[in-house]
Amino acid sequence: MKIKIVLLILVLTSHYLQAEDGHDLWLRSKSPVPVNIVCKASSQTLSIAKKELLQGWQGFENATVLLSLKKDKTIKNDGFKLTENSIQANTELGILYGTYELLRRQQTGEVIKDEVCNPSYENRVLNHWDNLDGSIERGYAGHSIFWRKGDDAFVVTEKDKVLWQEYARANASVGINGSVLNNVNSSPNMLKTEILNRVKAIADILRPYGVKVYISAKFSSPTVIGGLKSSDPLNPEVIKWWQDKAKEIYSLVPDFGGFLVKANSEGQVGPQDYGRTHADGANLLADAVRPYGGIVMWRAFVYSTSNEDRAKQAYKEFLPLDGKFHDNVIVQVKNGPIDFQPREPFSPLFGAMKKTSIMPEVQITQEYLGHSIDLVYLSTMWEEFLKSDTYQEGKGSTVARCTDGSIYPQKHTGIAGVANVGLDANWCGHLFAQSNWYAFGRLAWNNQMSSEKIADEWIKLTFNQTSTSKSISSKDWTENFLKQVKQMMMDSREAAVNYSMPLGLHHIMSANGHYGPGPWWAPARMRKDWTPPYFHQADSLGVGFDRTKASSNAVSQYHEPLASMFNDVNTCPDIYLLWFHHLPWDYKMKNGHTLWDDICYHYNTGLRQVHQFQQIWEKVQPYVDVERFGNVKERLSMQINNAQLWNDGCVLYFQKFSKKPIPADIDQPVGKLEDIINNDLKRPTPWAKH
Ligand code: GCV
Repeated sequence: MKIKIVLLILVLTSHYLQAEDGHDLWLRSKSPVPVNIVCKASSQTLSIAKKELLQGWQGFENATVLLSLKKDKTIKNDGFKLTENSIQANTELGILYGTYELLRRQQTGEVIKDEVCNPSYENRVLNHWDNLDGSIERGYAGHSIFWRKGDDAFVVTEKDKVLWQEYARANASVGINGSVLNNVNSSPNMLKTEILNRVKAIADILRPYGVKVYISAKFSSPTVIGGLKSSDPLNPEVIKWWQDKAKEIYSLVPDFGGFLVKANSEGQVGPQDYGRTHADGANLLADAVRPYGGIVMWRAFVYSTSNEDRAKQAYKEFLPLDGKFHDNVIVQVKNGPIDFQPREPFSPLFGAMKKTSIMPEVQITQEYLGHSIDLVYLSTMWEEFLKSDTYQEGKGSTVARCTDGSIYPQKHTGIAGVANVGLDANWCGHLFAQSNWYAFGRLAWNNQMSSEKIADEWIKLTFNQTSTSKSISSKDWTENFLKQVKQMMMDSREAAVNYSMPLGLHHIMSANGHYGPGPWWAPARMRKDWTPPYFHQADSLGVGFDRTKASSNAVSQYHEPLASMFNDVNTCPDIYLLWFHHLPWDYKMKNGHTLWDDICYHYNTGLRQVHQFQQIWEKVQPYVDVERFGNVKERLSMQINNAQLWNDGCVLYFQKFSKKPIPADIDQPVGKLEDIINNDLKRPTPWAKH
């Protein structure tokens, strides 16, 4: 009997020891090789660097590694100079970033040559859309790691501290140096003292890792919590209120990063409510944080009251304000002119605002790309965006170069990513969603990196050869795991575009949670530019939004040769075809298909691609531990349902207008349009519990 109990305990503990919930992200512990660290200076940040090296060294045994804080003109900001056995930097943070880079190269087998690595952007910031009650707007991985409701809402527990430290470490390991702690749809309570005390507690944990905290500020706070009659940015009482608030915040958090603001957008009050401009509003807050070195990130995601094409609104609002923002304001612009769709052309504001600091905002959380259910590696989308040529200062004026200070003398540079992190054990819900957090950091550090290299690194760091008990040769692992999984990641965003919004279609998702199709959704009293029919414009003649010179003329917001290229249906790239053109169903595509057939083929291709991902994942089972294999397998089967629903819903819905048969050589829809529409509004999002 005793033996049986001992055996049972052994089985249970060994299972427990092997349990792999994904919490360790890309930072898995290694059996370290002994190493000596030489560093004359000391600080909390440097201690972290030393600890990381001691815990993770994979270089020569008993090597001596020199960490030196020495000024060097070739090293910018928190950049560093690397050799096999030394890291030199201007700042302590530079040493920490160099440490992570050195360890990463050792672990991924990348050659370590003498090299200077400087960050592309000064501010590499996560935007958390976390609410003070712990819920997360567009969050799909559990509740907030920062906020909760209940009796212990303001108690800082040991568990909180451990989690915040792990979070800070993950960010620092990829170079992220800022965190906006709350939703842009901000609660005014965020600026109350009891909350600011918690902000201080978070900042104290994040600081040694170089992650500054920021707050999303509600523009109407002086009225809502300050008791003032107005929040007019030019009112002296309002100016004083913000100055006093900034003073209070900096007394708690001396290195507070500053404010992020969503104003005059989706119901948020802003300067326009007082007859003032976005520049007046941004400058008010910028002046309040200026004495302490803070910045204001002012969002360009705005809605105008006119009926102007939605895609044109931000440009029309902000371009006339170029040069009017104070120099500690950065205007934060979403990658595309609409709203984080699976594919958009870049926002025409990039490169066009030449006298204003501009920072791109991308969405890491997968609001329109399958939540944390669908496997979609977003780096390829961001790479496409960053490499887009705006032509604003001649050929080669890419979005990356227009925003990182290479072309315009921006006082500040930055890039923001809407975070996908929550309390789920693996942080991001889907194991592969971790790769998007990782990729954001890597691209923010180096906006020229290729998505393929980033995927390669992430796979090697996340699934090492020891992630199963079986002994697998390196060649086997590379051929049958690394290459297969990398290809799946590289294809995954295009697959999502294919099965949801191909050929430039956009904003045709289900209104219920933005997961699945909803091209039919158009309640009578809803703002037209919130409804899918406004965006796809399908009718008996054809489909697509006409943004040519003959119609909304959004093409004119782009610099030549783009304006003419997008305007002419013969030169407009297929990927943006229905973004810029309304075309007949039997329009002849470059590949010889009719437009209608090509739409059907794209949806079907997307569906088939997800089936392929499922097959790939089944094949790699021997290379992955049980838990993480299961996490992905479960979600891939949901993704297939989603792709099928998109295929059936969109093809059948558009067929009502095209009145044409679905090509016979592809899979025919399995659902009925009526049922799909009826289920749509009733359909809870699969993660409704969040
Ligand atoms: C935080 C979209 C999202 C909103 C989000 C908004 C924004 O509209 O659906 O949830 O609000 O963008 O970026 O402000």
